[in-house]
Amino acid sequence: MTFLYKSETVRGAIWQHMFAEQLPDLPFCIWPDTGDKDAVRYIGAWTLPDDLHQYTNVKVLFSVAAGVDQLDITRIPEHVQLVRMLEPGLTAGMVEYVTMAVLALHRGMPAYLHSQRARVWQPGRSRRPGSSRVGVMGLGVLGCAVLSALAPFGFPLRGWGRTQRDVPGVECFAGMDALPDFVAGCDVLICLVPLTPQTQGILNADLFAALPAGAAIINVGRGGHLVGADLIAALDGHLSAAVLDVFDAEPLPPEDPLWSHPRIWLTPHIASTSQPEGGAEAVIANIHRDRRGEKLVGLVERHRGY
Ligand code: NDP
Ligand code: OXD
Repeated sequence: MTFLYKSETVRGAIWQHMFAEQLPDLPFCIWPDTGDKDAVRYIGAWTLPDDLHQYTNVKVLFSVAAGVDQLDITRIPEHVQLVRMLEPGLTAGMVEYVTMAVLALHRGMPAYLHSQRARVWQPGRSRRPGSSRVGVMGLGVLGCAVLSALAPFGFPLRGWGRTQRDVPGVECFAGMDALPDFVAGCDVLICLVPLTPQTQGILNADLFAALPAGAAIINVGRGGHLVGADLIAALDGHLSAAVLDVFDAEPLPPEDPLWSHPRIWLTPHIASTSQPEGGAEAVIANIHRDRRGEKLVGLVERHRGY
């Protein structure tokens, strides 16, 4: 019985070391050195091996990421359990990034950066501290952590999910029908839903039209959420700025107009990632649960896609 790791190599070396210490009876292979494919019991991966069907004894597939859309669930046999990454360092990283982006948007930093490059001294309208209304799409692990980090700034907070949630200090909305009402009260809108058929292209012209004048968006979900051409049209209209971390094609092709739009700040999918040690701890703890016959933590519900 072996563990097959298929992702970034530096993290792989750390996982291998920790597995050797904490699960010495479980040989650890780093892809493409798969060893005997029939012996692979667990796979930890960002994307699936093309020949997944050849690993006939896989029981659990661990995503090295919080999101699982990049794994193409339709190719994973029904009997294989799919587990997403739940790791405190990943949550902390997302909280840092989104807090940074919300504060930057609240204080008008994209416009000041633009002015600096043009050597223009142009103080903008100053906003009352804590006055921007901030909304989070996705009231899951990351969305709720972000909301609680933003609360001390005094921003009026709202959140939107698939099912109705009760988050203290946050006005909560649920379901597609409530989406326009939810976004109508967001000066800063953060996308932190998983990418599923229901959320594909959700950041589109209709949603932008429902945002208040001067609103800004932060997309840290997945590139597939955003319709880029609609965003550019909205930024040339009533939206003020966008902070984008994720893109349909990654790396973002050099010719993509998102690169050069003066109201867009973009980063190369670095908002957050699981820390190597914390990620290994989470997977090792789940393997121990599996061996004890217990339910795994972070199981993906296939019918929901997350
Ligand atoms: P969770 O599964 O914990 O939470 C997902 C939330 O989204 C839930 O509140 C869920 O609703 C809601 N949701 C799902 N589908 C819909 C829908 N159709 N309509 C409305 N709400 C919906 O996920 P996480 O918080 O851990 O992660 C969210 C995403 O963040 C990941 O899937 C990934 O894409 C992205 N991510 C990006 C990173 C980056 O570096 N840019 C890093 C890490 C994650 P309900 O509460 O009703 O279930
Ligand atoms: C994740 C990511 O989903 O890295 O964890 O994007």
